[in-house]
Amino acid sequence: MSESHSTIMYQPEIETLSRDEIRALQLKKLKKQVAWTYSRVDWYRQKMDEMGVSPDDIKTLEDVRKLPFTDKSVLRDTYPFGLFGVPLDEVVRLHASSGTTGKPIVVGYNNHDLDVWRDCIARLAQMAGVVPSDRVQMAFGYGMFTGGFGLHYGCEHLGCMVIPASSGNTQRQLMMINDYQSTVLVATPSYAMHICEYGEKHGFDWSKSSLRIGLFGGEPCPPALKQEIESRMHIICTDNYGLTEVMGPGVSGECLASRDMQHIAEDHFLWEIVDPKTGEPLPEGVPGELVLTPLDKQAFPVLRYRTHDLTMVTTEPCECGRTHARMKKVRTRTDDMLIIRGTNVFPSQVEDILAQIDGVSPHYRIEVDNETGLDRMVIMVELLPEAFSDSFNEMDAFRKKIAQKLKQTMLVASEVKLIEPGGIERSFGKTKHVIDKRK
Ligand code: DLL
Repeated sequence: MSESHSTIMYQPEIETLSRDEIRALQLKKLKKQVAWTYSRVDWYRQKMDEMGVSPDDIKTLEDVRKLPFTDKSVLRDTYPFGLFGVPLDEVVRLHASSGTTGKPIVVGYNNHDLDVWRDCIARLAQMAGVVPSDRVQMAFGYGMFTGGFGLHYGCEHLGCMVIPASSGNTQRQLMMINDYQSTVLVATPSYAMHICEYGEKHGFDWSKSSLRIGLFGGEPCPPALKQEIESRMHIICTDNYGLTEVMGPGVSGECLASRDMQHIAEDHFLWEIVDPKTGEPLPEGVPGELVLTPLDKQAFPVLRYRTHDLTMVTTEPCECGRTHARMKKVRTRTDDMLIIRGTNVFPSQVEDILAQIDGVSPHYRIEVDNETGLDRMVIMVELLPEAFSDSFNEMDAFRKKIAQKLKQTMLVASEVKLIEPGGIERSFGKTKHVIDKRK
């Protein structure tokens, strides 16, 4: 294990199990979890009966494939408590995720679930180098979003001083960092970037600040954005993944050895990668859709949840010494592909192309409409101050250059609008990069 990558492990006895031990533990838990779910949740019992599969059919980990998938639509159809696996009297917390249409999806936790959740968070915090003496400023929103309370209780459990700032009021965030000498900032990467820029604009010297670590998550964190925050705020940042339906944050976390991958908490989650179109399993190392089965959930025990997140997973050893499989960071979802005049466009492609152009900031927005009958894609690109000029000719030439680069890769023309530094609205939580106004 390399010195610089070794952080204290929160549960070394679990985080360094051999691959065989992990599989054995997962199988034991999977059998129990399927029996629990079958006996307590009508929807799963009916579905499994229809498919002719019973909990006794789970004899190997691969037998998970005999079970039904769960999609967001099932959660909507059973709204609000139809998939709960314990009497509501036993539920001690609700969270929800809003989504884009209709009712939110609601999930519940009993005390057992909250204990598991706290451990998963404490683990990812220690992976990033957080220790009990740290002061953790929570700039995730509190409320139905799992980010705020999830990270709060996990870091508190580790013994940190947790400062529940919540998101927004950026001036006050700076005051808190300064006065309380916060050492860890928890935020979405886009809000962290905003805090960074706001501080710079108001004379905050990040090189002298007490902050040393950023714990990010909740949205994709492109490598260029992470590097920018790390160098401008003088901190080390890790990007952590999760989703409400299976728990919230804590599903996987970045260690300091493999910076574009995240260790999945495999003692609590069984992962599969499937072909997003057919649902057929794909071999290790091949990119596809992540499907998760929580192995320790009592109040909300979903089976084979289709995350719609695209990634690949490897069980190759990691330099940090942890043996849990690693997933590549999620940049794209199966449902965020835009079809523009018949051509597939992923927002992450736009992001990657813009990141390679000098003078362009990490802030952009894609607007799509079809008011004229044809799809029109407008890409708003915010410039860095040094690239901004009063000369119309210079700006127009730069705009054309960006449009050409985008077209070369995406194979579809877009209109580029250059925006002055600071001109694209900043988010306190997850940033919405795409506005699709098509009817
Ligand atoms: O965002 C849970 C979370 C909160 C994770 C805070 C980490 C930190 P939801 O609101 O249900 O839950 O959104 C889940 O957000 O399916 C991904 O598409 C995306 N997502 C979450 N974390 C990451 C990440 C929380 N680190 C959905 N990288 C997921 C990329 C992420 N995408």
